[in-house]
Amino acid sequence: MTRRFSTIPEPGSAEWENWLTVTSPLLPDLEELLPLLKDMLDRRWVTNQGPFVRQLETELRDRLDVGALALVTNGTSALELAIRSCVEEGEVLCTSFSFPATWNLLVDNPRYAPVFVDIGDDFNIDPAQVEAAITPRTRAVLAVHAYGYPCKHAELKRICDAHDLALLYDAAHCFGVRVGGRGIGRWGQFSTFSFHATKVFNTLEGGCVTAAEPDSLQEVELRRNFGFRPGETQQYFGQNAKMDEFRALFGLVTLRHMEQAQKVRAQVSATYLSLLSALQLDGLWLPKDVLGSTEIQHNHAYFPIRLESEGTQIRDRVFEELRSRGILARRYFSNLFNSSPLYADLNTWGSLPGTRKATQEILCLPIHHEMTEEDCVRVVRGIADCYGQEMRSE
Ligand code: T4K
Repeated sequence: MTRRFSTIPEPGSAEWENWLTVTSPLLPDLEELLPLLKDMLDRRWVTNQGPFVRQLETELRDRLDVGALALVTNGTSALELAIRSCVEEGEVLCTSFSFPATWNLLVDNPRYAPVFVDIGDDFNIDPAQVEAAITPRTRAVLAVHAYGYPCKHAELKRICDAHDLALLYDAAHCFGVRVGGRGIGRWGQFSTFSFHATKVFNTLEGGCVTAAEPDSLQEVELRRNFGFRPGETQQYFGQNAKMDEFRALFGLVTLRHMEQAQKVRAQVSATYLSLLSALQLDGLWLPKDVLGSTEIQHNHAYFPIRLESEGTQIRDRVFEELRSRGILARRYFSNLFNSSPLYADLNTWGSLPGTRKATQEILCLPIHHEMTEEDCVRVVRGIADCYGQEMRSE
């Protein structure tokens, strides 16, 4: 007999423990944190590019396989610093199949104008449509690797080089993703990562800007500290985007657990793929290409599925059914853009059929480092029941 759940409980309550959420933060044990916390307190140096921040920058540079890396307070600041440091003004081509952090600065800052371009079947900006959207006012392309699935970099680079455009990547979902053995954060002028609690690697809140070449982040580094050059006058209009020592030491400890956490995530992906493929449901899209690719080393940050239909009916039915079973899947990035009056003037929904369809059909299933095979079976059974299909193992 399937247990039914009603209202979503308070996080941390006893009842919350029975819910399966889309993600769960990777957290270190208190005992592991204490010696580093004591170091920080003894040192009485708690922010402004302290030793833990510098150590984490070095460790992450190696782990992400990039030439330069600057830690910042969150992925949103990372984006703002990257854009401000390489695009003076003008039109920036991007997608609306993302989180508002991607385009907020472009909409809100009069220097910039976002031009929304459609996505392809891979959820990412479509290079052919990028080329078609270029005007004399275009200055940059800001491409999102949605779910950590790599954009078509070679084509985007060719187009940007030919038109003298900056190429930036929102790599918020990409911690640890490699293509052809190299870190994805090497692509474009700059890439930006998020280390929010909901991400594969987290510092509670946090993020970074990366680049391929060493010493190529000097402007970003100054802008994250109000634009000050130490000991000299202010050089840029900056912001306060500095990471503090507590979050850096938290990150250093969390990094020790990444490999094990990634193994569990990969296992969850494999279990979902096998159980869902066995259902042989008409109109169910699974991320087989990325997960089966030998070229892409993926991080299993998300497990998106598409439930093909006219409109949102099937996806929403599955979403509600899972919710009634205590499973909180998420419709990332469902309709964030088109549901807000803030974007009324920019509403290009009609001219972005790929974006609209993905928005209506997408569902991200729970995936994290604490999940078991039993959890995956629970999710897939909910989906199978929606379609009136029996699971093979039953
Ligand atoms: N670019 C892209 C493409 C992005 O997706 C994002 C952020 C950014 C840029 C900006 O990066 P940041 O400035 O955030 O570093 C989340 C995150 O807040 C956001 O970081 C993320 N993307 C976005 C896709 O998702 P919500 O509203 O879905 O989070 P929330 O609070 O509903 O949490 C989801 C689940 O995670 C909960 O049901 C349970 C679990 N959880 C969450 C938190 C915060 C926990 O177990 N513990 C926690 O502390 O936004």
